[in-house]
Amino acid sequence: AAILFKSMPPHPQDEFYMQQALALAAATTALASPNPQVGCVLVYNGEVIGEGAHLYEHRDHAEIVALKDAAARSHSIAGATAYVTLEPCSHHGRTGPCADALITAKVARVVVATHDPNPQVSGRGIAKLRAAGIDVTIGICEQPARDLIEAFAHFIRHRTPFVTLKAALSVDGKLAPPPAHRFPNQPFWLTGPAAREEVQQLRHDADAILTGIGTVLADDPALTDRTKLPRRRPLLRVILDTHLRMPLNSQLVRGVESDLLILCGTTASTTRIAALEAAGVEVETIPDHAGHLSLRVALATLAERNILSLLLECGSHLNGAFLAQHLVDKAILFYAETELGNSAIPFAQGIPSPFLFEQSLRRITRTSFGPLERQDACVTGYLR
Ligand code: AOF
Ligand code: ZN
Repeated sequence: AAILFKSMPPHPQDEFYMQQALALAAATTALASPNPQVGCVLVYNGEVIGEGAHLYEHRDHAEIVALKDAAARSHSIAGATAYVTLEPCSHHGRTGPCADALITAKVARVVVATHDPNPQVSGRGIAKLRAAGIDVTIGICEQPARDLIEAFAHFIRHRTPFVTLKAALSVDGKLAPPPAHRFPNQPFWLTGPAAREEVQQLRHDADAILTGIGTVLADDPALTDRTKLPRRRPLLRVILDTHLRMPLNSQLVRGVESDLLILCGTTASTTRIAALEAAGVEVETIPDHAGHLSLRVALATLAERNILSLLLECGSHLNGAFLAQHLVDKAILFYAETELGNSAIPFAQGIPSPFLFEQSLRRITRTSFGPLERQDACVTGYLR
């Protein structure tokens, strides 16, 4: 259990510096996973003397990066205040404990946005600092700090990916026109460029993206992160394909760069597995029941690969199945102004309408994308 002491009262400037630490952390999207995004700012007499953020590749935690930065600027650290977006760690992992490093550097005060949900830390970092006589304040900018590490916090507690369901819908809550009204092998765009850019950002934020073979056959999607922003590891593209119907000439297979994983059922043909593997695709067999792959096993498989955050860009079937099995943590629904009518494909099988579904969401936020003439609405909320 966490050892919780009363937090020291905040100072008037705390939010200002914590915002800077948060900005440093936010800039490390796709560069910190499977660790959390963390930022740190060192302040002495109202002057920023060091700053840093954690990059998984560089091993050093944010506090160490900031301490080294202050040392490189040949600034003495004793008596400074450290603003950290996450509780300094107390454990020996790939690096030594940051709490110890702050104590050794003789920092006078540490301001923390939120506790480390890692059971190996979980209050012990704070306790260590206090035992050394350091003044500790917790909870400055807590909500944005927690939002930034929501996938990490979920993964470290449940050992399963944080699942975000994204859907682009018509104004009447439909996913796509009926198949007879569509051109085959072509995506159907409902939302405008600004909303689609936001979807690219969602892909950039994720460790993996998942869809079903039905969507692949209907749309021939690429499912790539086209933001051009750096990422430590490629976005893993995951396809659920029980009978291994994936065409070798699909965009997915043609664009493979050790980033395509197909999960198939136990009856999939071994010659098809071999053909896909020869094309550079990774194929893994998982249990299936009545032609449906076990979604829980699929998520467990991804967890073993250190996938902390998974973005679902699926059709009606999988949206319905993931929701019915309570495997979705967050939903992001875009609504275009187009109407598709009653014969169009529903948002999720088994759910009468997304508007009804929205009523089960918590902490809802509403935004919009695009110019006034063509605005797409966006509803974000959390399940459970
Ligand atoms: C911090 N500052 O910047 C980060 C922390 O394997 P390691 O040594 O990198 O440790 C990873 C754990 O450290 C991670 O699960 C989380 O609890 C904490 N992350 N802690 O003090 C940081 N990134
Ligand atoms: Zn640390």
